[in-house]
Order: sequence, then structure tokens, then C-alpha cells
Amino acid sequence: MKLAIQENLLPGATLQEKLAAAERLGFDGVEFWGHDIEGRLPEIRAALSTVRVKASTICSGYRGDLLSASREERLRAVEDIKVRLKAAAELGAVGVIVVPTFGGPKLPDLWPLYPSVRELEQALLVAELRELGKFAEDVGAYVLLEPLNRYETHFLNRLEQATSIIEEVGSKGVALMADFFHMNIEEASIAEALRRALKHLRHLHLADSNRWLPGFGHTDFREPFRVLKEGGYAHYMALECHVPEPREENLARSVKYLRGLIG
Ligand code: LER
Ligand code: MN
Repeated sequence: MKLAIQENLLPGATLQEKLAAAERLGFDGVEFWGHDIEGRLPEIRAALSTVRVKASTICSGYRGDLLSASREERLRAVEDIKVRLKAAAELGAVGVIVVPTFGGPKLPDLWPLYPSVRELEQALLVAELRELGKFAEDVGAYVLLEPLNRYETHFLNRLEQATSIIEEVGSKGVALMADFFHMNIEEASIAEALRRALKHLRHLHLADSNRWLPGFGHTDFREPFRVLKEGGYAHYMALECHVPEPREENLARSVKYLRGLIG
């Protein structure tokens, strides 16, 4: 298991300083935000060439919405995700984190064509993911579907909902990522949910129960980490959480705590 951290959580005034801090703190990878990824590629490449840490993943940052009622917005999301998949492959990152839609449903009820809006949303997403999955396979990066808690999206809340879509899509380019903060709200058992989803799992987001650094809340990481270890999970887990000050000291504490659990 490899440890990563989102770029904005690192101390340092420049990207190079942030990557140096990641290395100093013992991280293996850095997750970059997807906003303006094309424009930032030269800077990211240059900064990465000065350290041993790698680009783990690209986190969203695309415009549009895969489940919008507007064709233009859906197309914008598909095209922007493709740009980020290409960038991920160029950086040697695992893939691009994709949330199908934030908030509530945007599509109309089309009964009796579809029994419910949810079925229409799923059919639409499967069609879009077939195209994105093919593109992802061709460039060599994953579309990483991320379920979020019910207060952020109505659509994908639990890992099993995402794996059923991934299996319906049937593309090697579409995989699952799981975020401990969301799982803590939505899963009956985080360990069991991970166990069932392991086959599709290619990335994780780490945060404690309060979305602070792991070790700063009351989530019990021991059993979920045991499941990941026993299941041979060898990919990244990236910190996505609040980092209280003093930043560097608390990051170091959390890394120590996590390394103790990973073994
Ligand atoms: C949002 O809560 C989240 O977890 C992010 O990873 C979404 O891109
Ligand atoms: Mn997340």
C-alpha cells in the first residue's frame, strides 16, 4: 500500500517546495487537482523530476456534469475527463477521480420508458462510461468512480452501487475508488464494503470520522486496513482531509499512525 497526499495539504509556497515536503514526510505519491491540468503539466513535470515521489492520481477538476439534463454539459464533462485521463497517463498516475453528479437529480421522469429517474441516470452513465472506459484503456489510465455521502450526491453513495455500474460497463478502464469519510457515513461496515469491492478498487481517500487527519477522529482503521492488506491492495491511499496546524508536525504524526497500521 502506498501513501499519497493531495497537493494543497502540503506545506510550502511553491509546487517544488510542496513535493519536497511530501518526500520529507515519507509520502510515496501526490494527488493533483484537475483544474487547468493541461496548463500546469510543464510545472508538474518539472517539479516531479526533482523528487522521488510520484503523481498518484488526478482529482476531478473537469467542467460539466455527466448526469446533466443538458447535452452540452454532459459532453463538456466527457471531453474534460478525457483531457485529464491523457494527463494522468502522461504523469504515470493511476487515473482520474470522477463523481458522476453532485447534488440532486437533474433529469426528468421518463416513465414508462424508464421506471424511475435513477434507472435513466444509470443507463446514461453506463453509456458515457463505455466511451470514457475505451478512451481510458487506450491512453493507460483509469476512470476512478467515487461514491460520496448523501449530503453531497443523491446518486452514488455506497461502494456496491458503483461496482454494479462498473460491472455493467464492463471496461478495464473504469475502476472504483473509496473514501473513508464517505464510507463512514454510508456503509454499514467499512471493512465488509471494502472486502466486497476489492476486485475493482484502485484508489482510496483517507480521512478520519470528522474529516481531519487519520488519527484525529474516532474511525477505527484497523479492520479495514487488515482487509486491504489481506486482499493484496497495492495501490495508493491519499489524504483528503483537514490538516490542523502545526501542519508539518501533524502530518508527520498522521503518517506515523498510518504506517503503524499498514505495517
Ligand atoms: C468530495 O467530498 C470528495 O470526496 C472528493 O474526492 C470529490 O472529488
Ligand atoms: Mn474523496
